[in-house]
Amino acid sequence: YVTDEPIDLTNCEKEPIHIPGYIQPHGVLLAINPIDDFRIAQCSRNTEQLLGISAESLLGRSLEDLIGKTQFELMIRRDLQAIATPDLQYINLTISVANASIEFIGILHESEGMILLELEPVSEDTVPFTDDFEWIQTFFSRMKRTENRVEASQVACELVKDILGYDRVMLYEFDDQWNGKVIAEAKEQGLESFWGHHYPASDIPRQARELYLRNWLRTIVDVGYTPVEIIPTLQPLTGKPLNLSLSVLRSVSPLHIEYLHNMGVGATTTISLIHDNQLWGLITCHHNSRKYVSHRTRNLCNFLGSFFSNELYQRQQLDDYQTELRLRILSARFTEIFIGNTDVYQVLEQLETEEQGLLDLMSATGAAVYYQDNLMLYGTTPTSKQVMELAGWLSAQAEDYTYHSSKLSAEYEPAKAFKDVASGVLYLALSPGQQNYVIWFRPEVVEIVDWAGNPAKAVIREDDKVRLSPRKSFEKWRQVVEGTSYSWKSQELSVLPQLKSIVRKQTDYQLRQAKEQAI
Ligand code: BLA
Repeated sequence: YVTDEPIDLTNCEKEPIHIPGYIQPHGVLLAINPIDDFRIAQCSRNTEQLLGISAESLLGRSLEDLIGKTQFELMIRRDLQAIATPDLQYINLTISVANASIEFIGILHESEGMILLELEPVSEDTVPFTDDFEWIQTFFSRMKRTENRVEASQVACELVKDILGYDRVMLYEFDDQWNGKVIAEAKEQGLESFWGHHYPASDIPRQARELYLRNWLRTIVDVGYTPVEIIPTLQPLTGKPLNLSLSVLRSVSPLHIEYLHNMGVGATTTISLIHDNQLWGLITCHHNSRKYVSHRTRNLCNFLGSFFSNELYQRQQLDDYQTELRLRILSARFTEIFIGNTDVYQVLEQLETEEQGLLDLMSATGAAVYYQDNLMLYGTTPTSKQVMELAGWLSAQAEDYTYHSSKLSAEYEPAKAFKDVASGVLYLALSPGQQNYVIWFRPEVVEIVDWAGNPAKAVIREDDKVRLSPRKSFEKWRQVVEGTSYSWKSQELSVLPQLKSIVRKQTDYQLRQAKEQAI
């Protein structure tokens, strides 16, 4: 990758992977112009090997010439009607090549006005057609019996491995920064495990993730392949390079090929896991040598992938719903203590008995409540003096009565002294002047992150030049993250508005008191 721009990992995002101008060599690509009598306007250079006609002599000929009148009419009638839909259509075609009849699978889609027909020679399928239904049945019934997300992910990897026969199948989940982690893995014995390994976001750059939202499954049949050029370079309708976003033969980024070489991988298939139009993970399959998977089997896995995406999404929804319900009940009880009692001592007494609920509400190990000149500490907290000083700082940081952090010592220097009990804080003012408040505390959780290789090693120096290249080593590289707590989840933060009704109540109370004093 050579560029004049300053080199850093954002350069990865600039490679236009949807218009590489090349395909992988295990099939042939034809770009057909529907408004020019279905003539072949562009094709890949390997037509001689697979169709027995040179690319130059194929260009300008009509598709009918190549596949014969009967198949052409069938295709026009049935498949071309449907190609406006996002699903790839396919058709079995017999083409006579050097006097022999060769069977192809033709995969069709529309690209910026052109019809792309990709032909792959039909090969012996490793999965017989009759087994498809059984696979689906097995998948559904095994999935139903799993207890949680992680178990379901494991079952998905095992089944995809059984169907496709790759050496290694992983479930790769993105975090909110697009770093990824292998959360389940099925592999051949003797291979080193990648389970639990973290990978930096730049391993799968933004434009690739965007593409994988549209195109749910892709295969690299042979990492050592020689790319085949598409000629001519520009498509006639747009005057631009042919857009291969949905092509099944698209040649992949040379940077990614280098990455796979460095990893020692010979072939891959990846299946997108999507919900709500968000890519949340990938099922990634590795094989140590070349591996072709037929279109039909790819379709089966594509279907299972989308089923699995939904299944996990629904499980997550159910878990979230139950957590939310629990939090609402707890926060209602806590609110009631302040709103239902005017007497300070009653409030303090009830807080004492509800101590566990107060901590559970925010999954905290400690809490401090300051109410009408009384400071109460529950569970494990910093000292009273430390809490009072911290509260002063927190009230200055607070916006709309609240503030939270899961790396307190990075933002508030004195917290270094008590980071073991309070690396996480959640502050809520209980009165408009912020003299009353509650602070929840979470302890430090030293996080050990196992990266596959040092993530900073992508920009390398070679012969005095700086070059961008995927990491050479994927050996475990251990990062220790200190001074952080588990982060405050959006569900926990979502009950804060409900708790803020205490502030309103306090405001009313103070106004009433002021009025009474005035009388
Ligand atoms: C693409 N990178 C990918 C893909 C994966 C990964 C799964 C999708 C393509 C495929 O199916 O193989 C990364 N593969 C992984 C990871 C695991 C795995 C994390 O198996 C973990 C187990 N990559 C880099 C750097 C750059 C880069 C530094 O490491 C850029 C400078 C680029 N990766 C890159 C690009 C693509 C890619 C451009 C898109 C390839 C394409 O579809 O053309």
